[in-house]
Amino acid sequence: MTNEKVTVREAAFRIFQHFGVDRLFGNPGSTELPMLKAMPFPYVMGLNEAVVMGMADGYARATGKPSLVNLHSSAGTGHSLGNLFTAYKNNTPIVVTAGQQARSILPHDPFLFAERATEFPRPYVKFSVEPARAEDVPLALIRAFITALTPPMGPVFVSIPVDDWDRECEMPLLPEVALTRTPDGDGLERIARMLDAASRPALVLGTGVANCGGWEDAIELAEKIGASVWAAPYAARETFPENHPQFAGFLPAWRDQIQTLLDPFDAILVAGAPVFTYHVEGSGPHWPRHAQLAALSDDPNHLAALPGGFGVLGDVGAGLAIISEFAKERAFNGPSHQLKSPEPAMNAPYVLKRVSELRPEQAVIVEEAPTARGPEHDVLPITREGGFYTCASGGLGYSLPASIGIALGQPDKVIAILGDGSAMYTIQGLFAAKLEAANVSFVILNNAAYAALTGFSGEFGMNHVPGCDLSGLDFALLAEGHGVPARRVDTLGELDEALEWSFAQTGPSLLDIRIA
Ligand SMILES: Cc1ncc(C[n+]2csc(CCOP(=O)(O)OP(=O)(O)O)c2C)c(N)n1
Repeated sequence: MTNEKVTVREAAFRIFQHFGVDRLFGNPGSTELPMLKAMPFPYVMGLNEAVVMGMADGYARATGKPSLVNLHSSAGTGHSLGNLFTAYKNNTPIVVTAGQQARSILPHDPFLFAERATEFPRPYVKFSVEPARAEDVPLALIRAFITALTPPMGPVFVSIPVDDWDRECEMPLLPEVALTRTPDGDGLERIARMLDAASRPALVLGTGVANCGGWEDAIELAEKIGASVWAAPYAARETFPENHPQFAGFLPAWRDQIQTLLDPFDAILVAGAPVFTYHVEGSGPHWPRHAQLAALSDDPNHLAALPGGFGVLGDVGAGLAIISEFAKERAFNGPSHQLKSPEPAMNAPYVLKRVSELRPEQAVIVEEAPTARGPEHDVLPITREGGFYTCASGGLGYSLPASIGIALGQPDKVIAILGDGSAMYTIQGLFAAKLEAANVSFVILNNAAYAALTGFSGEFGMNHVPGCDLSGLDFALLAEGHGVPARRVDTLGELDEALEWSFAQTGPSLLDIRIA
């Protein structure tokens, strides 16, 4: 401690700045107001805590810094939980603070208080605390930031009673901690020997590669050892340049199909992903029996759940770079991922093809359009670091607000490709897009349905799914009602001009594209 006496508020503001916070994402209530007094940085307001959490997540992922969130006691925390779960699965460092009633009236079950506040966001936070005394709040916040930033990163939760902010405390010393864990050298050498001994090696790259800043390291290793590169099932970030001749494609979350696609390979290195993420039941081995498998991840859970093989814990980018030094050079001679050229039609493949061709060169794609994900892989290659974001959880309602946070966190145009159903979970995020002048083109692929569920129903032998007809929603009207300029696109003749118009805007715009 420093012996310097300050208010809890002053100490908190210094801690926020120490950890690189430059804005607060929130939705205010009475129990949070004293936190906001003389706040030294901007407040980004979301008209629902799901929006707040999604924006904060996108901002942290785009900037590489922890985001700070403030929620309204229990009810606000409750609204945020879907996207808090996503932040946990995304490994996004977010310090969530929530208001709590004054300590002196807690025994009387006061209005708007949070009973068992710290249990509510569990298990989707790495750390959850309501400090025992007001003067303990600063140390709790420091611990929260360091825990959030320690790999595997994730959200943390601090419940702060409303009367704490003006209390006096001692200003703590502010620690600086190096949190990257270099993987064990012997383990990496063993992986290099496995790759050297193979005749056809493959890399399977997941979200953890981007989370560790490993884009260039992955390219260097793949090129040196002549490996085919697959994107792991449901990777939530860009993994590898999708126009690179060594890019083989996207593994589905189906066990049998993974076995088939990996069958030509005799050594498989899975980096920054579980082995594997599945969506439905499957049978047989998790990878072809004739192949050796190793995993490299900064997430101990990926290694704890490893169904055989060999695993190494630690920073994925650093690990790939060291394996590259150890491994032997070899020429690549595998097949390449083939992009498709769909015929003109008002459907997802063709619309995404036009997005691909008309997008600004450095545009960042944010996606949440379940039945368009496959077509997107076929026609809209991601070729830059920081070029792709979606949620790792499968929980809808993330990408609309996340795209706003991403636009605030980096300079390039963001194109949010959203299903009509997905967009409706957090549509009021458009109000924040307008307020923040976020440079986002919201491209709604409006098929008037929850098409993924009708498509998926065959897995369960069903031919009818209730509740999947979304006809009647008008996104151009919804956007205009939030102050965001919008156009509706019904025909092929209108498509290119509408995309060009939207991509030329510097603030938010929306296209309601009616597809089959
Ligand atoms: C929070 C949440 N609720 C429900 C689901 C189940 N779900 C998966 S896909 C889907 C339909 C999404 O519809 P839309 O965005 O229009 O895309 P489409 O399926 O039509 O391509 C739903 C409801 C989910 N994944 N997340």
